[in-house]
Amino acid sequence: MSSEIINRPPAVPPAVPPAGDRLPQERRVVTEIPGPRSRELQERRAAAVAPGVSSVLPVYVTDAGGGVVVDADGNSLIDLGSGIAVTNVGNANPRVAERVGRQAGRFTHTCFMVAPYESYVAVCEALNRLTPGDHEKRSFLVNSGAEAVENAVKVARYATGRQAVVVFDHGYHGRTLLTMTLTAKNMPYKQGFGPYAPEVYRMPMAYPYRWPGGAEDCGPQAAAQAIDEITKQIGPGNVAAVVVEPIQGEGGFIVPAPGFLPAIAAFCRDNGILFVADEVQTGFARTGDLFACEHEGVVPDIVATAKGIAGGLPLAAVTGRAEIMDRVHPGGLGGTYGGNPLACEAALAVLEEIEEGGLVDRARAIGDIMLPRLRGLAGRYGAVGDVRGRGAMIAVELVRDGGSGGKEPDAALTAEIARRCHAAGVLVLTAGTYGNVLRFLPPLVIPEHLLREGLDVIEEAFAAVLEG
Ligand code: PLZ
Repeated sequence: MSSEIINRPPAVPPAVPPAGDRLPQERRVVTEIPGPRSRELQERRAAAVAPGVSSVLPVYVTDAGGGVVVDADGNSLIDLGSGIAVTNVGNANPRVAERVGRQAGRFTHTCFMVAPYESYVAVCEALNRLTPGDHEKRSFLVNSGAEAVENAVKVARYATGRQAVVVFDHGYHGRTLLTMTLTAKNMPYKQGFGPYAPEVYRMPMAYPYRWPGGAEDCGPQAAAQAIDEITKQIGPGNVAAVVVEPIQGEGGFIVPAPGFLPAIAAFCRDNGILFVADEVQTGFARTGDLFACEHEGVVPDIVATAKGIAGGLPLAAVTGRAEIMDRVHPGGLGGTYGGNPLACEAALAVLEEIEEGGLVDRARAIGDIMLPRLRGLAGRYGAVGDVRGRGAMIAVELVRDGGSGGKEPDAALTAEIARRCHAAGVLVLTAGTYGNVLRFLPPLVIPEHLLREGLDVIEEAFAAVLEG
């Protein structure tokens, strides 16, 4: 990572004390979870909010920061979710809060397409410099991960004059018509929402734990199979883009077997297909690299980013090779709120925090603490079929009968472990095509004692369920 992330005046000193001073960094369970106040709010919600939107854990949040989330009943939960990989720099990060607050007092919106401002340009400069590859790049800003992926496909189709888009088993790319189509899993994302967008083709993913030929040769075999199917079914000359998450998020933190991504990227290069990396969940130091593609030295043609980019303010970006991005006619891309000035200030603060807080290294340190503890669980319980991930993006896959080689997904066990963690004041998430993956995405600023306590609670939950 470059020593100077952004070409801007020196960092603004934090105006509010760090979360650790403001909010006790402790797990504190003072009521049932959810408690009476949260249950009351949940009732109000049921009458007002469309039930299609659900919540993992309906505790109503009043405060959050560092490694904790505090609810309306005064419970303080250890946060192992970061709002789905968003608050990498911590919730209400003081530098983010300060910069956003100052910007809110100056102007909150002009629309960059009407009258522009410097922070948008500075965010694009930073993305061009920090995303993988030292070729010339251009960026533009949108509001959500789905919007970023959808725009990446628009640009790829425009630049190549081709239509087909290739995605993978277990992939997740969003909930708009196109990105829902790109997403693999039917329930809950697609059921009843068709018809889907045309010209989307799905290929096998190099999922080491479930690859029929075994993990050993999974990378090259899966790549060969995908390339063969693309060649037979679509024709490489018709493919605009291959869209892939360098570690699959919602699909269950599937780390593609080594060699898979480089082989797909090489195939793309040889056939004029654009390699689009969906770094929405993996980006901004999460995996122990600034971007997950760096791990195998893969250089994408286009990168979609969101989530961790702006500490919780809605912002997302598309960054691509200048010669690709420069094709699109003026006015062909945009949107009312894309690159909102509050979100841009937040992003600039986030990039400073990542560098000055050494958050890439902290993500690695988090993985180094979590992986041995979770592998210990795999040694004790056959139900822990796989432990995987990189940096602060770690998961365990739970199966029935894992000890005797069975790999039948156990979603009920996963839900029960998550429920017990929640009841004990640890916010964990689940994922996976089969709903049988417990995933952990701690804020990169979580104090070490909280991370270790969170792991204690997880171990206790496994013991209580599996040892009776
Ligand atoms: N690409 C890789 O992980 C969002 C989805 C939560 P948006 N993942 C969380 C849910 O159930 O809606 C995601 C992602 C990857 C794209 C997206 C979409 O990002 O900001 O939610 O649109």
